[in-house]
Amino acid sequence: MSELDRLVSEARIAFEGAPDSPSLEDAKARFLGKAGALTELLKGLGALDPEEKRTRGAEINRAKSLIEECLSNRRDALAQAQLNAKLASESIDVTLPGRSLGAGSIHPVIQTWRRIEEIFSSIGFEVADGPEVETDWMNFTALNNPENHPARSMQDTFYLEKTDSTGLPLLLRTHTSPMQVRYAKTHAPPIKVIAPGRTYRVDSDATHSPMFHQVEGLWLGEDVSFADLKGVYHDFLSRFFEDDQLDLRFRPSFFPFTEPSAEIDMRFSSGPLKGRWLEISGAGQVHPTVIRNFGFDPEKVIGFAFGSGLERLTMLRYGIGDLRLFFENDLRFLRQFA
Ligand code: 2U9
Repeated sequence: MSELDRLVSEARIAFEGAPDSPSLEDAKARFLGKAGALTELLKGLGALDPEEKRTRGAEINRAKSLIEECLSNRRDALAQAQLNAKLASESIDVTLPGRSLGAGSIHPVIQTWRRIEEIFSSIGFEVADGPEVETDWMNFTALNNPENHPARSMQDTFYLEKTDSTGLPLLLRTHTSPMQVRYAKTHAPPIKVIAPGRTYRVDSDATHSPMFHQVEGLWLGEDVSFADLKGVYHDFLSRFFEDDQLDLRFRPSFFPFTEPSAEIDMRFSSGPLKGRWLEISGAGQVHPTVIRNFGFDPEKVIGFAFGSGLERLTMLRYGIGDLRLFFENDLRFLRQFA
């Protein structure tokens, strides 16, 4: 074996024995580096005559190419091995089930909303839906609350810059009554409808929020009386609170849209609130002016209306002390109603 063949063979053995890149680069330096074996041989060419130089030079270059090829093969093999090890350590099982987002749950106020819809639907009430941005007429005037009437100040709201066809600014509805006005103007009596939804007022403390939810109800017909209101409301509250022994009382009150008007109080027959009178709703016989605004004759069409806050009903049902909990979106609170 020639000296050059031995050198190539030594280099191949050294490269293949290098366990990693740094030792491979060390081995490379021994053969191809500035003071490496091959470089030393090339330096010796200068002493040869031209013919010998050409022959010897070609032999040395061939050996150099072979050594470089061995080096390149080993570099590729080490890189591949490194990649394989990395892939093995980072392997993912694509057959594993994905991470789920969690099912979420219905907000307690919306649970109350749905529960009320179920109870009233079961006794023949329709459910009305309508816009949250309203005209002055729908929200106030149609409900016997004329412009500049002092009763309007109890329901201050948010006004839009945009105006309606009469030039009055549009507003965020302060109650869901306008939905019932819209319903009554497009349906003939008997009318039995509830209107649950979001409402707005300029109010903010532990028991008031600028946005809150209401349910209102309206039953109009030939002879729908205050006695019917008492029956319907007792049935509704006993089913809502699951207490068929609860007591109701009606205290005289004032609303522009009902006459006579009443505040409804209730008293649980058991549980932590047992025996305490709690204000729960307002109600009354619909005012003749309101009936006229629907296009009906108040001598022929009468009936009752009521209104209640969904947050208040939810707080009493679950014993929640602060209204703001409903709007903070704290999962520790919301999970209790999942
Ligand atoms: C029409 C005519 C009359 C709805 C009524 C109340 C009394 C009432 C409050 C309860 C708590 C609002 O959320 S709250 O602050 N509501 O006291 N609401 S009578 O009367 C109507 C509704 C529609 C056409």
